[in-house]
Amino acid sequence: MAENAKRILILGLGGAGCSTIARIASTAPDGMEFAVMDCDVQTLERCAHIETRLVIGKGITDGLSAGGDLETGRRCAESSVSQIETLLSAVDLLLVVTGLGGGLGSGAAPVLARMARNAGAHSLFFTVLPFPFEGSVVQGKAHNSLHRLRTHADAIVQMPNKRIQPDGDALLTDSMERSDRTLSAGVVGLWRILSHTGLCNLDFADLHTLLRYCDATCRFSCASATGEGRAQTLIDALRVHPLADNGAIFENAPGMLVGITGGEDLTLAEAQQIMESIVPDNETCWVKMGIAIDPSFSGRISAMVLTAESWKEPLVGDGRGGLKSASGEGGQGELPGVLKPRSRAFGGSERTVWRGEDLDVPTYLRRKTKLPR
Ligand SMILES: Nc1nc2c(ncn2[C@@H]2O[C@H](COP(=O)(O)OP(=O)(O)OP(=O)(O)O)[C@@H](O)[C@H]2O)c(=O)[nH]1
Ligand SMILES: [Mg+2]
Repeated sequence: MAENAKRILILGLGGAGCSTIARIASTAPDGMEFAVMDCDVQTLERCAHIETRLVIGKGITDGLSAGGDLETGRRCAESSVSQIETLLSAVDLLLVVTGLGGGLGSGAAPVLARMARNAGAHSLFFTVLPFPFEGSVVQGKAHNSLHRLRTHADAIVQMPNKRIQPDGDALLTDSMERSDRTLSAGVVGLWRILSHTGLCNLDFADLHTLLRYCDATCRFSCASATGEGRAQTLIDALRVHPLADNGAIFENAPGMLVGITGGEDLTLAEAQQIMESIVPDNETCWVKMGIAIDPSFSGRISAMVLTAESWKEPLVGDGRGGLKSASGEGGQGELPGVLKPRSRAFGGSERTVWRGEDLDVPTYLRRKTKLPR
């Protein structure tokens, strides 16, 4: 890893998350770093090929699942704070895959997001939402968890299981597998565009900008294509992706990252055709593009597009080639990295400093916590 490379940890949380990560890890490109976490020992046993497996809440469920109880899931995570802190140390970006609607994933995800923020890591959650037939109680738990997650996570990608429309009499396991494959492709695609140095780089700072300004929810689309007319095939596939709403996610996006990967045979015309079809024809969409040449892609091109669903507020140029929010105010997403020490906080009274922290500064500012929307 290059000296200034950012560390990306890909974590599976709960049953659905662990099964997706187990699938990704068995065919992953070199260099991806994985971990799985559950209170259910049996789930972790199915992930034997993943080096880092964390059993949380041992004293609470005794190695069993959280039994669909969100509060138990939350307590499992809270009881394993030091294990999780160790896992998150020196991580720059945490990509979490989890299913919401059960107990462990729904309860532990918000705790994990909070801990990632406190550890100074960005977090992006790829969440699977339950099928409607699982009932309103399960849907309610997923909704509740999403609501809490928005408080601390930088961004959340929602992937309702129902988006993967099974053909006629497809087996339930097959449609779940399709859902897992869709998520896996998104996780690998995002990792690839952040990890490959390319002709035209997309890097961590670009993702940071998207996460800082997006209003918590993101979508993605990704596809690969080969053969004659492969650029058009790729564009069509990006539009019919289960999360792309026939291209509406591109047309309406206020911001997007586009990563294109191809072999030595990738042409300028192909890159241009893809960009012109994906990027909305307006001046308000913030777009960052990266192109990477990977010799193993000979004959194949692939693209990953991560879009913000909405922006906290419109962005304008800062006159130095950067961006700032239109109001000119920081907003919660732009909390200062280092709080400036002040000699007298309130009208000449002495600062209240405890263990090196200035208690006159509100806790949410000191801890860089996003308040609930
Ligand atoms: N796509 C997909 N979705 C799944 C899978 N397993 C479960 N789900 C979905 O994810 C939701 C949460 O289920 P789990 O991940 O098994 O629950 P958990 O977080 O382990 O919670 P507990 O088992 O109660 O501790 C379910 O309601 C399903 O909609 C899977 O293998 N693939
Ligand atoms: Mg489970």
